[in-house]
Amino acid sequence: MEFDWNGVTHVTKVDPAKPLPGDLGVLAGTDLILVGGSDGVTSENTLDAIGELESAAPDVPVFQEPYSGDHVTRETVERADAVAIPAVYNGDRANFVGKHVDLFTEVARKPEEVLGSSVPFVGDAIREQATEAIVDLVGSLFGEGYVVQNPDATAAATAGVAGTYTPDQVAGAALATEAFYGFPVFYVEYSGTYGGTEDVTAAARYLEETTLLYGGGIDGEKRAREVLEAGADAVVVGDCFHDDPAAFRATIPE
Ligand code: 1GP
Repeated sequence: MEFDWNGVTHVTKVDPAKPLPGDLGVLAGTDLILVGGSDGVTSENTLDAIGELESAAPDVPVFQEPYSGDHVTRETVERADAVAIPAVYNGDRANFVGKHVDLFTEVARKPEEVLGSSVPFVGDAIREQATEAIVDLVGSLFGEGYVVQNPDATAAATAGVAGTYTPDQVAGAALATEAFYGFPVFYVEYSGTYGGTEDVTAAARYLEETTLLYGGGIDGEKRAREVLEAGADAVVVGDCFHDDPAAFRATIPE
């Protein structure tokens, strides 16, 4: 997946299961939009949200961030600029390996959906064409190394999080992301609550190539600045985009 993360300091997380704010002009200045939630997400509401966001903010890249392979269809992959798939270190096995292999298995066994259902699957040339088309299609999918640090968040239940990580473990997960798994993003997720800067500081120490995202409880300029100064490359802002447009505006760095 080719995307230039340099200069991305503010990310808006849009939950497609929630109503969008009336004035999408508030998005001016955000660098990237992630469309994803932890409950009630479907491929249909994802496509609806992508459509509205693209019209309102045509210059801002829009990524899909699914928590289940059911949300990912050929259409969502084609409409979104990329698909960011969380790999939750402190989740259950399904959320680090299982869902990912299931998704790619589903894609791999449906070449007719990639080339069109009328294509007769006979002969090596057609098979090769199908394989290339599939490799092309999945080229916009990438993994996000993810830690869910608010045990009460819906995201924690959805990802099978049994316990949160200590700052030392967060640092370890960050180092593994950078040096071993090679995901382009490491995401410290406190969804719904502010986690402070300790985890960000711990993770930032080991990340050079990897983009460090922090999300959770960013509700204005002060917390956004704190987290960025602690070493996050970007803040992710979710709830207050939906609930408080004025506060949301203040989270976007000047
Ligand atoms: C949620 O990290 C994001 O996935 C943002 O969190 O909703 O608390 O802003 P908030």
